[in-house]
Amino acid sequence: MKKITWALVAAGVTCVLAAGFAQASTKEEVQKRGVFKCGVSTGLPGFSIADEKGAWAGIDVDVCKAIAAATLGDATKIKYVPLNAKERFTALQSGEIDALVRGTTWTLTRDSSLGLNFTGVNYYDGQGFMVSKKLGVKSALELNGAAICIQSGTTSELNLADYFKENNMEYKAVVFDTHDATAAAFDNGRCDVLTSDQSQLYGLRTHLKNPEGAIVLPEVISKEPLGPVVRQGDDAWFNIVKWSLNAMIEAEELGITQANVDEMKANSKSPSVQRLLGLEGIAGKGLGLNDDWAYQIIKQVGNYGEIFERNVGADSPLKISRGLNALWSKGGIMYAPPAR
Ligand SMILES: N[C@@H](CCC(=O)N[C@@H](CS)C(=O)NCC(=O)O)C(=O)O
Repeated sequence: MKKITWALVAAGVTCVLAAGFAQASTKEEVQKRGVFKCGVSTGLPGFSIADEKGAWAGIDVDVCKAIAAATLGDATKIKYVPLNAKERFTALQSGEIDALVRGTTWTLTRDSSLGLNFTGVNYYDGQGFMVSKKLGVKSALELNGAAICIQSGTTSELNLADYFKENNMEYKAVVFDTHDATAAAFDNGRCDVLTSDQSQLYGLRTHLKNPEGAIVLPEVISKEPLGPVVRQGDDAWFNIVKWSLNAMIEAEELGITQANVDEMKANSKSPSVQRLLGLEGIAGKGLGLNDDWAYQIIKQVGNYGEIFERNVGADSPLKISRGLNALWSKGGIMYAPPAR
């Protein structure tokens, strides 16, 4: 018995060590492979969803593309790995994916005890409730005793418990593993309420059999800063993923768009623009990338404002306003450290 236990421990240690070495060079691995493996959702409108032809789109997908553009010079060199909430962290820990960009909330526990690091925030969200109009409620505080559809392995599950406890209310959780199953259950009347990140509720409502039959309640019960995640212990890769997003935010602030990036590169006299586009300063040296890494992101994917509007904002069916996700200089909290 003891012998077996020791053998298992030894095997465990070997695995940990092997994983540790593999982690030390995700950038090299991605470049050698020529493909970046990005963990996304199983299908979440506006964030990561595949069309009939298998082409992925969304604000998370565009972050995947930015990372591929920076690292490989080609935003199309990506293998998308769809993951539900429960699978996502194991997939990253085990090396099945190189980064996770999947509507994932940055929390203390996830950032510290899972061996993972959050690299920033690409969408500031908060948890909300969608209810069937039949219930006749106007506030979440009227939901005592409700049956609530929810996805397992999410912060939504934890916040829901806190909110009901704090307000001395009870509920019956109806739990599912995927977004589709959760949404279908609400649509089929298996629960009176669906709770998730608020960004999802409006999109989801448009897909119901009868969108008019549901409303989104005004309460936002949590902070859900959603961002890309990498494994701990690989600082070079952590920096690349972090700055791939920062470059898009900085580009928006500098007024560099997908359409004008070539013109800006040729003619702009702004030192900040020249630095971000790799003509001046540290360029790609600090990240170990080509000097045009940020240029490639903007040229192939766009700036942050562009990816927001295209996927979840005015130019999308979701029509979400910028709100917290506006630049810090425009009343929001989107802020990138200086690219210098
Ligand atoms: N942001 C929360 C919730 C994330 C989450 O999984 N939300 C559901 C919304 S219903 C989802 O994205 N499902 C898509 C899927 O499982 O593929 C978290 O990080 O725990």
